[in-house]
Formats: sequence, structure tokens, C-alpha cells
Amino acid sequence: MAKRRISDFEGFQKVLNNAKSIIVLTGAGISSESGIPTFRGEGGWWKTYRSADLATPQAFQSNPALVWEFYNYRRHVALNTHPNNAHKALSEYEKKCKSEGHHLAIITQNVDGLHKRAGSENIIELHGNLFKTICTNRKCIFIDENYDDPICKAFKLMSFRDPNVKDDSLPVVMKEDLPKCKKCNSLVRPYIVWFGENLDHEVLRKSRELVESCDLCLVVGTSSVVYPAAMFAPLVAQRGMPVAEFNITEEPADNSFAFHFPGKCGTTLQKALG
Ligand code: BJW
Ligand code: ZN
Repeated sequence: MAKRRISDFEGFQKVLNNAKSIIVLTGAGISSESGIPTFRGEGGWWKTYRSADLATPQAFQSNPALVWEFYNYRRHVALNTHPNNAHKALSEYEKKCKSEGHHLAIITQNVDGLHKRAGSENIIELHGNLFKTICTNRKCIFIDENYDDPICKAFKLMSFRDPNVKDDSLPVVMKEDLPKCKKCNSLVRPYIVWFGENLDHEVLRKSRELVESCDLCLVVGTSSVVYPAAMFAPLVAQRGMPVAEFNITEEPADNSFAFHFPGKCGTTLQKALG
């Protein structure tokens, strides 16, 4: 196995300049400098709350109001942030690639919409989108998109309650007041892939195609523990193609990656693509 190159910006740029098809796999860390909490790091969602209470179909089944409260709050947080230097560097580099007849695609686990707001065009959203809903009526399954904050009147002036703490002072939103489908008036749910749910078939097919054909992969701000996304970069490395990881951690997620750039990706990614 070739020696891993740490913070070798010059070496990386030689590889980058020769790459014709680049994939960039992003995770919550790329949005942390915009002020959006990650999941597993310091102050991460899953450090305070149990993912089983908020991000599973079972949680929605047993307490749709709590789950909606969480996603309503997440929408509010995302709407009040802006793309940072890392999002912008990727969007700029996609334009450069386009002008040179090369290809760059972002495969993101994020649901915050910040890549699109930064101007990126080629984006695959693996885990859905905070600003989309899907109807729970199996005969309807209408997918809608909206940026309303709050998502419905019932959440007006409500913050997100800690599900670990019993707090009777906060009003509970009634099921009939939760967001409804425009077409059939049934309850809608966030268009998010929760634990134990399959990713959209077409989204997964397109991602696999890119993973199997790219000649360079960048992995940015992800703990690489959630499947199937976690296997994409190792699959690229197994084909003998270079993988460059950008993460604040000193340790790489996988020893087979060619490059590792420790530090905040708002800085390292901009320098690497600049
Ligand atoms: C910085 C930084 C800075 C910070 N600069 N870096 C195979 C093996 C084992 C388990 C499974 C398997 N296949 C499937 C599973 C089960 C499960 C899974 O993977 N579990 C693992 C946890 C073990 N996977 C699933 O259930 C998936 N479904 C599936 O595979 O269907 C088939 C199936 C059906 C039935 C049963 C079993 C399988 C679906 C996964 C859906 C994930 N959903 C979530 C929540 C919804 C989205 C939302 O609400 O926002 O998606 S979980 C959460 O984790 C979210 C994220 O997209 C995802 C990944 O997290 P991410 O982005 O990596 O964030 P963090 O916080 O973990 O890491 C941040 C990183 O950034 C850190 O490394 C920091 O160091 C770094 N960082 N600041 C650079 N400034
Ligand atoms: Zn409907």
C-alpha cells in the first residue's frame, strides 16, 4: 500500500489536475462552520438525543409530534445559516471542471440544502432533504417542497424540547395540527431517510455508478460510520483510485486513503482546490 500523504497540498493538486471524474462525499462536518450541529461530534444531535427517539420510522409512528418538532427546529436552524467557504470552494471547482469538460458530483449525506445554496448543481442527496415532505398515505406518497418556518401554524413560537426531560410546561402539538398533504390531507412526514430505511433506489443506483467510475474521491466532514455511504470511499480506494479525506480529526477513517488533510474543511478544502 502506498504511503499516506498528510497535508500534501502540492501532491494532491497534481492528482486533482489530472482527474476527469471527481466525486465528493460530504457529511455534517462540512456544515459545522456554518453553525449547523453535527450528529456525533461535540454538541452533536446524537450526543444529546437518542437517534432512536427522533430518526426512525418507529419514532414517527409512536410520536409524530415530537419528531416533527425536531425537524421543524432543524429547518429553522438551516434556514438561518449560510453556505461557508467549503461549500463555496466545491461550487467554484464544479464550475471550473465544467468549463474544462471534466465532471464533479457531490454525494451528500446532508439534508440542509447548503450545497445547492452555494451554487453547486450536480448534487445527490443520499438521506433526503429537510425542505421536502412525503405523504404517509401509501396510495398518495406525494412529495412536496416548501421553506416555511415554522412548517405549520402549530409550531409557532415553539422551540425544540429535550425528549430526555419531561417538561409539561411546553404544549404538545395535536396530531391533527401536524403538517398535512396538499393533495389528500393525510399526515406528511419529513422526506428524510431514517435508520433502518432503504435509500431511494435511483439515488443509490446513480451514486454506485459514480463510485464505480470516478478517478478521484474527496471525503469531507463525515465520521464514515453510517452505511451505505460509509462504504463508498473504501470502494474507490479498492479500485486503486486516490481518496482524499478532509476532517478535523488527525486519524483517517480508512488506512487505504491516499491523502489526509486534518483541520477545518473551510480552510483545508479551499486551499486544496484553490
Ligand atoms: C469536520 C468539521 C470541520 C466536524 N471540518 N470536518 C452495514 C453495517 C452496519 C450497519 C448497517 C449497514 N447497513 C445499514 C446499516 C444500518 C444503518 C447504519 O449504518 N448504522 C450505523 C450507525 C452502524 N444504516 C441505515 O439504517 C441506512 N439504511 C439502510 O442501509 O437501509 C437498509 C437496511 C434496512 C433495514 C435494516 C438495516 C438496513 C439509513 C441511514 C440513514 C441515516 N440517517 C441519518 C439521520 C437522518 C438525517 C437527518 O435527520 O439529518 O443521517 S443518521 C445521521 O448520520 C445523518 C447523517 O447523514 C449520517 C452521517 O453522519 P455524518 O454526516 O458522518 O456526521 P457525524 O456527526 O457522524 O460526523 C461529522 C464528522 O465531521 C466527524 O468526523 C467530525 O470529525 C467532522 N467535522 N467539523 C472537517 N469543520
Ligand atoms: Zn397525500
